[in-house]
Amino acid sequence: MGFPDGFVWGAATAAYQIEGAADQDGRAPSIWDTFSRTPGRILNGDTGDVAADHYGRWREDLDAMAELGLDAYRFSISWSRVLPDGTNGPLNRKGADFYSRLIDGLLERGIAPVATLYHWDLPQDLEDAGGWPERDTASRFAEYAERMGREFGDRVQLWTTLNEPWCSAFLGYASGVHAPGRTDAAAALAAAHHLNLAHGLAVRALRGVVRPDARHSVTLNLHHLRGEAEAVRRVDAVANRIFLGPMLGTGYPADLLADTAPITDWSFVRDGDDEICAAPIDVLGVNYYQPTLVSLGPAAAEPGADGHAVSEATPFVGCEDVAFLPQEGEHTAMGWVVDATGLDEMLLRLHRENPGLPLMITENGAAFDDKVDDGRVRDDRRVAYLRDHVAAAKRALDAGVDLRGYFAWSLMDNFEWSYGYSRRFGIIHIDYETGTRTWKDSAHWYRALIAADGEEAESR
Ligand code: IFM
Repeated sequence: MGFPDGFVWGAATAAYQIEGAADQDGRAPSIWDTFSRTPGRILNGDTGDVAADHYGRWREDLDAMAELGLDAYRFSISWSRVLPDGTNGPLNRKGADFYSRLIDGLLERGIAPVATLYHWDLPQDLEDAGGWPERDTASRFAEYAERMGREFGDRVQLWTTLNEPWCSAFLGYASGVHAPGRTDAAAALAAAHHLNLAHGLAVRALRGVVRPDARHSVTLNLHHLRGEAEAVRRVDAVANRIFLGPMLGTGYPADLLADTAPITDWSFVRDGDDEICAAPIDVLGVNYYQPTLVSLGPAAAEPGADGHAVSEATPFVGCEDVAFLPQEGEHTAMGWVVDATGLDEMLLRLHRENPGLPLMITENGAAFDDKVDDGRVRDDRRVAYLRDHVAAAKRALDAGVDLRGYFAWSLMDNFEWSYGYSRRFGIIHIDYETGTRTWKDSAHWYRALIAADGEEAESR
């Protein structure tokens, strides 16, 4: 397909979704431990207590990454594994050593570590102190970032502050389908601001302590919106521009402040915050799964049509008059429509609005009901999904987008949040009874694609 030299092919995971070892070696509970252990919160009562046991099987997983030929591996650090109560207290050496060994193991295999500091697992003690709606949490995050920078900053080449802060703020505090499960629209908007602030403070803190050639990023799950213009504008404000504005230096959009005025007066934003939130980044991470179709109308949507578990409270605060519409076409096991054209359209928009900002697809993938059959997983639909989205990435490159890499979500099956283990996104299958790893056909396909620098090749 002719991808540029240096284009990064990777795979991604997140700590709570794969590690397990929830109570091992001094790790303290995060909001996801509390949430998943609360009856009724997670499908089938699943928890991340054991997950894919990556904490125990990390060597085997690194070997698989090397075998796949990955250029980079995107993982997250469990905050409460390294700083159990979330504050700047003593480091949990055993927890930090786990990530140190992981990073060394990656480098030994020629794989670049891409470390995400926060993939949703706030230490429970910090939630007990008020969580993201409290400004203090952003300061605690900056301290944690600096500690991680001092520990691993000699070896990590790309740092990501936050993964999908929209989910942390709005699924966590507005619709409550994610931890900590609160339903308070005003608290969710305050959380969004404190996540923006945390991001900026962390970039500043990291730059002070890590190797000078390290790069800094954040990953957003931007919603690629289609449909009626006013509905698109409203959702774009509270799902996309609420993060893009502050982080990229144009501040909170006036229409967002107007739309949400009945909910909050935004007095949690203080003088000087704009400058902190806009700490310069080197690359913007983009997670893409599907486009979103909206219109003005009664908010009652098809169950799950917005791509998230159903709750009485909407995560799209200030958009109570927007309907999320079902979309025609093939759907994944999440009920998400398969449409790769949204990916290049979104990348082009970002490029147009932020010329000169390098982009990276930090997650893309699909859940299907995979079964091991005689030692093989024939996941043709995932292969087709990945192929179509890699082609969309190439279209964006050809149109002039400065796109630096593509990370498949996910390296392995894992704990899919409120859906537990019922949804499988991995290119490597996990047998949760035995921990056995089995390469799906998509893993063979991805290995062949990477070996051929993005050209389609025979995979088995
Ligand atoms: O599993 C999640 C991941 O943690 C964040 N991005 C979306 C994925 C699929 O839902």
